[in-house]
Amino acid sequence: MKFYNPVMETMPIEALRKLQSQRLFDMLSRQDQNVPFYTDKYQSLGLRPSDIKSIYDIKQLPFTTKEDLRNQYPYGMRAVPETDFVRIHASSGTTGKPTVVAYTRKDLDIFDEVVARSLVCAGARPGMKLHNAYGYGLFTGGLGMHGGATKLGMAVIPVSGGMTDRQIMILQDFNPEVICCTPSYAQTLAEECNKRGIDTNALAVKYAILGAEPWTEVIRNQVEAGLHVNATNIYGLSEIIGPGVSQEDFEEKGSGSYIWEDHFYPEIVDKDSGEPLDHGEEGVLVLTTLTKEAMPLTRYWTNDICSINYDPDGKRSHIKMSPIKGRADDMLIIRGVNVFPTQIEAVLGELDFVTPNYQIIVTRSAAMDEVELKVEIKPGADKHDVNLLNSVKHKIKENIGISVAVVLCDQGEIPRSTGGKLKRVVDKRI
Ligand code: DLL
Repeated sequence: MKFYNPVMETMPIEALRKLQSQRLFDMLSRQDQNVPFYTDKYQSLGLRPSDIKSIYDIKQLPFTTKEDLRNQYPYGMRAVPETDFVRIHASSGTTGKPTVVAYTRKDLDIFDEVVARSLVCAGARPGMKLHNAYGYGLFTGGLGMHGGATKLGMAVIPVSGGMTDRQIMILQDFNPEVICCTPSYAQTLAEECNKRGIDTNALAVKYAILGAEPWTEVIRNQVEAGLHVNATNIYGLSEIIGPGVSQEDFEEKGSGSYIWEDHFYPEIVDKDSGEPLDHGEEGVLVLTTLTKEAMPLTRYWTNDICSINYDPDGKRSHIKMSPIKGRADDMLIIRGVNVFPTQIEAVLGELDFVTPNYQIIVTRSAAMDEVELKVEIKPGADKHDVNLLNSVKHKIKENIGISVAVVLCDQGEIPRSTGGKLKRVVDKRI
C-alpha cells in the first residue's frame, strides 16, 4: 500500500487546480451567505465570490487572523447552524480565551481522511496498532489521530499524553508498530527507555509520527536512534482542522511534508508586507480551507514560518512544505539578528558533547534582548570545562552570528516534556 487515496494524492496538477478552483468558489459562496464576518468583509472590499474565477485569484482575498477568530468567539465564524456541529475543539491560547473550532459530520470525515493519508505516508498500514500519545481533550491531536487511524483500519491504543511509566509498559506489552506524540515527548520516551536499559530494537514500534511543535534533524536523530523508529513530521493546526494538514513520507525524509492540497490551499507570504512569495522562499504559511463546512477560513495567517515547493521526485503530486522554522512571534531579535530557536537547536546538533536538551532564556536590558542558552552535556563531560563552554559560544556565533551567554548543565537539569508540547524558550522580557 503506497497511498490511502491514490486518485487524490497523485492527481495531475492541472486537475488539482480545477478542483481547487471549484472548491474555493463553493466555499466562498457559503461564507458570503452564512458568515456575517465574511459578508461584511467582502462587501467592504467590493468583492463577490463570482469575481474569483480560479484558485489563482485567491490573492485578491483578505487574510483571516487569529485576532479575527478571537473577536468572533466562540461561534461567530460558523457557516452552519450550531445544531449541525458534531464536535468542538479549542486551541489553548497563551493568554485569554481559547480559539474555538467546530466540525460538522462531513468535516470529521475529511479530518479522518487526511489523517488516514498521513498515517500511510508515515509508514502505518491497516492492521497495525497505533500508540496514540497525543493528548485527548480539547486539543485536536488525540482525537484527530484516533479518527484517522480508525478509518485506516488500525487498532488505536488511546494512551493520551503523560504518565511515562505507563507509556513504556504499553510500548513493551501491547506491541504497537506506530507511535504518535510530540517530538519532545518522544525524546522523553527514548531517554526513559535508555535509562531503564530497555532494548528498543526488540520493541514492535517501527514508526513515529511527530508534530505539534517545531523540531529539527537533531531531535529526529535522537528519537530514531533511541527508539529504533522511522520518525516523520506531521503538521497541522486546530483552526484549519488539526493534525494532518501535511505529512512527511517515511521514504522521502528530509524533503518536506505533503500538504493535502485538495482540502487546504497553501500560500507563502512576506511576514511584514503580506505579499505573496515564490515557491522556495521563506515566509508565513497562509492556508485556505477548501472544503470545511462548519468554520471555513479564507487565507488564514498561521504565523508559522516555512517555504513550499513541488518535489519532482516525490510519490505524490501535492506540494511539500519545509519544516516549520518557528512561529513568527517566536522569532528573537538579538542585536538586530533574527533568530529562531530551531536554528540554535540545529547548531547544537553539531557538538558531540551536548544532548538535544536545551533552554533559551530571553531577557531585556537597556532595550536590548539578551539570550542565555542552557545546554545539557553528555555524561562524562565536565560542565565547568571552559573549553567546552567556549566551543558552544563560538559555534553559535559562527553559524548564527549572535553572542549568547552559555550555561552548561548536567543531565536532567533542563526540563523535559511530560506529555505535550515543550516550552524551550523562557521569555522574561515582559
Ligand atoms: O498542534 C495540531 C497537531 C496535533 C499537529 C498533533 C500535529 C500533531 P494547535 O494546538 O492548534 O494544533 O497548534 C498549532 O502548532 O500553528 C504550529 O505553530 C505548531 N505545529 C503544529 N505542528 C507542527 C509541526 C496542533 N509539525 C500550532 N512543526 C501550529 C512545527 C507545528 N510546528
